[in-house]
Formats: sequence, structure tokens, C-alpha cells
Amino acid sequence: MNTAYLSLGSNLGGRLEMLQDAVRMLQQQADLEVTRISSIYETDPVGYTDQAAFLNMVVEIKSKLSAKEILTICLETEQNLGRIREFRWGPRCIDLDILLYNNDNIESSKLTIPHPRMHERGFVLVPLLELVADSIHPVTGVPFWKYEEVQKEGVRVWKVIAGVDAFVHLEN
Ligand code: A4P
Ligand code: MG
Repeated sequence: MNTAYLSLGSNLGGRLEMLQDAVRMLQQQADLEVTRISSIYETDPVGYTDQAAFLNMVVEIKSKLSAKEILTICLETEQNLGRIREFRWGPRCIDLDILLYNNDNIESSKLTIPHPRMHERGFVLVPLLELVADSIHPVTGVPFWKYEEVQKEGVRVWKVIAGVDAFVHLEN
């Protein structure tokens, strides 16, 4: 069984609903279980800053599937939720990125794991650390908390959630 961490983000439309729908779609996949989720954070936009605040969260999944198969599920989920890619780092109704897949280091034309920008981003690190407090970056060997120390500006808890079931049933 493999363990992976996915980063979910939305800054267009019903942001919470988008995150909930994405988690529900993941739950509906065969051979994939959503085991834990972080709190939901409201985060200042990074990269292209002239856009609305995001809601971000990280989910833990367990699966027999390969990282490539999980990427396909992420891209299909984005498509099902109506994501239109306008420009890099621009507004998006939903974005699903694979942060970690076990402790693997994968580099192919379509997939880079660990996610290449994850250690530079508070909106990824703060929720991830709720789930993997002691973990180290598989490539650099640096504990994630060290990266987080300098990256947590602009990341605020928006809602604390009791678990995966509570999250998917949460009323807006
Ligand atoms: N790809 C390669 N590696 C991966 C991976 N580990 N996980 C490829 C997912 N995809 C991966 O993705 C483009 C392609 O990357 C995929 O088709 C896959 O083959 P995309 O989602 O269209 O690209 P993107 O997300 O627009 O670009 P990028 O560079 O991945 O953006 P980031 O780095 O994810 O940043 N600010 C806040 N506060 N919160 C956010 O969530 N998100 C972004 C996007 C910018 N600023 C933000 C947030
Ligand atoms: Mg993405």
C-alpha cells in the first residue's frame, strides 16, 4: 500500500464546495482511500498576486495505484469540476497536486515528485505539517518544519475539521 499527500486549492466560485467535491470524487475512486485531511486554510495568493485568496488543504490517501495513475485521477477530477487553465499560477476553481508519494523521487516529463515548489510554499507546508509533523523532504533531507518556519506568512486557519466524513458533510 502506498501513501501519498495531495494539495488541494481553490480561489474561484464556491471554494469550499470545490474542495468538498474534489474529496468526494477521490473517495469514489476504486483502490484509493482518503485517510486523513488537514484543516482548511485561507491563503494569500502566491506567484501571481492580483487574484482572490485561496482555500487550501492537504489530504492523505492510501492506494495501490502508481503515482502516474494518481496523477490521472487528479487531472480527471480537475476536469470534472470544470477547471479551465487560463495561465500559469492564475485563478483556478480547483487544483490538485501530488506533493509526496511514499518517499519516492520521481522525475518524468509529466510528473515531478516531491512537487518541485512544495517547500517554498506556506499554503502547502502548513497544512501538510498537520499530517506529517516529523517528515523530511525525500530529496533535500531537510525536515519540512524547517521550511515551514520561514514560509507561513499569509496562511490562516479558516476551518478546523473533525475528519474526512465531517468534511464532506460540512454545510456551507
Ligand atoms: N505535474 C508535474 N508534477 C506534478 C505533481 N507532483 N502534481 C504536471 C501534479 N501535477 C504535476 O499542472 C500542470 C502539469 O504539471 C500537470 O498536467 C502535470 O502533468 P497545472 O495544475 O495545470 O499547473 P499549475 O497548477 O497552473 O502550475 P503549477 O506550476 O503546478 O502551479 P503551482 O505551483 O501548483 O501553483 N497561491 C495560493 N495561496 N494557493 C494556491 O493553491 N496555487 C498556485 C499554483 C499558485 N498560487 C497559489 C496556489
Ligand atoms: Mg496543479
